[in-house]
Amino acid sequence: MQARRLSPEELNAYEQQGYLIYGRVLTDDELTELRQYVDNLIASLPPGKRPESLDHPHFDDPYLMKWCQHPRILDVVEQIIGPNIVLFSSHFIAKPGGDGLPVPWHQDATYWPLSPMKVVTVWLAVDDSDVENGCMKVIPGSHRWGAVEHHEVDDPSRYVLNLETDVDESQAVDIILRAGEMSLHDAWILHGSHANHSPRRRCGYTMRYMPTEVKLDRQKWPHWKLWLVRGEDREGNNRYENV
Ligand SMILES: O=C(O)CCC(=O)C(=O)O
Repeated sequence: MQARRLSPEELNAYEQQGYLIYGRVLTDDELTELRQYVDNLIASLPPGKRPESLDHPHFDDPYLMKWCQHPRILDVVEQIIGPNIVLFSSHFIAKPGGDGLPVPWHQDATYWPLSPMKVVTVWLAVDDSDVENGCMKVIPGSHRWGAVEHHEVDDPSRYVLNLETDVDESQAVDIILRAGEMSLHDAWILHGSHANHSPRRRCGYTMRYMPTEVKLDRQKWPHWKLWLVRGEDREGNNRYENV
C-alpha cells in the first residue's frame, strides 16, 4: 500500500476549508497492531486516569515513533507542509463507550507557543468514529477567522480540554471515519466533539506536525520534546531529540 497523492482539488480544499478527509492509510495488519497496543494501554491505566487524556504518549514509549514516523502518513503530511517535518505532539483521545467525555469547541493554536503557527494534525481513527460515538466536528473555513476568544469550561473534569469557545453548530461538519482512516486539520480550525453515549469506544490518535521553520518558545515550554521525523533542519530554530 502506498500513500495516495493528494489531488490539486484536495490540496485546495485543505487550504480553503482547513481540513481534509484522506481515507484509508493503515493496512488491516497495522490497524490490528495499533488497536492491540491501545487496548493494552487503556487496560493498564492507573485508577482515575481517563483514556481521553493520554497526551504526548510518545514521550514515554519509543514504540509509538513507529506510528508518528509512519512513511505513508508522512508522505501525506509532506504534501501539505513540505519536506522538513517535525513531530510536535501526539495524543490518544479514547472516549469509552457510555461515558466518553466531550472535547469542547476550540482552536488548537490557542494552546501552543509556536511561531509561525503552521501545524497540521493527523487524526488517525483507531476505532470507527461516527456521530453516535462522538466523532470530531469542524467548522469549515474557520481557520481563516484568526484567533477567537476562549473561556474556561465550567467543570474541567467533565471535558477533555479546559478552554472552549462558542460556535454555531449548525455550520459544523462531522468527520466520520472508519478505523484505519485519517483526516487532517489546520491549527486554527474550530473543532470539538460530543460525549460518547454509544456502547462503542471512539479512539483517535492525533499526531501533529510542523515544518522546521516553526519555532517553539522554550521560555514557555522548556522541556517539550520535538523530533525531526523527515528531511533536514535548515533553520536551527529548535532543539530536537534525534539530531
Ligand atoms: O478527538 C476529538 O474529538 C478532538 C480532537 C482534537 O481536539 C484535536 O485533534 O485537536
